Amino acid sequence: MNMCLCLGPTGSGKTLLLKTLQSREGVDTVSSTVPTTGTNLVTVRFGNHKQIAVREVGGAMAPIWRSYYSGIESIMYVVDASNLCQIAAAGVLLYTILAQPCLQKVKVLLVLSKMDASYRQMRNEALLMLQFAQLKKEISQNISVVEASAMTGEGIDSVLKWLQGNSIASLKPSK
Ligand SMILES: Nc1nc2c(ncn2[C@@H]2O[C@H](COP(=O)(O)OP(=O)(O)OP(=O)(O)O)[C@@H](O)[C@H]2O)c(=O)[nH]1
Ligand SMILES: [Mg+2]
Repeated sequence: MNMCLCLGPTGSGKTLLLKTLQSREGVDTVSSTVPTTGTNLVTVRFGNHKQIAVREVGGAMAPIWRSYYSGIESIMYVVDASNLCQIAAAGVLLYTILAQPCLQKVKVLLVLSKMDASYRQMRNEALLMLQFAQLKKEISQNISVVEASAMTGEGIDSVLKWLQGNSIASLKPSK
């Protein structure tokens, strides 16, 4: 089975996003999640009997994320777009991941999460603070961006589409 790795700073919304991907409706977004200590493996099933395993490694585990890189085909990197303080650091972390020699062939999805909680115009600030334009130039991987919310369901279809291997229209950061 294909394996996707889900990484990102602690509290960025990985666990709730995976829950939403796993069961598209009926996700309990009221009771809160707890920080993932260790990893959290979910299987996302598609209508056509295809499935993909997605492994979240908690943000608290960032120092040892690299021990999960082998055999990975894609990486979903979740950044909380409503938390501008965390974003710059998240960008540096992403850069470190994508510079790994063993990850040069992976497909990457940058998920700007909690889009319900942030102001619309924060998307550009988020990409700016991530130094996204620069990052895109320097990495060899194919990177797509999606704005998502586990609360409203925004962007969930795009993430599923990406997981199934279909390309999604990548958003261009505006000046
Ligand atoms: N408003 C809003 N809150 C969200 C969303 N996704 C997650 N949250 C909240 O953000 C907090 C952290 O979410 P988690 O999914 O546990 O974050 P995580 O990335 O798994 O964190 P670690 O496991 O510590 O790495 C929780 O209180 C969630 O309810 C979202 O789309 N919108
Ligand atoms: Mg988690």
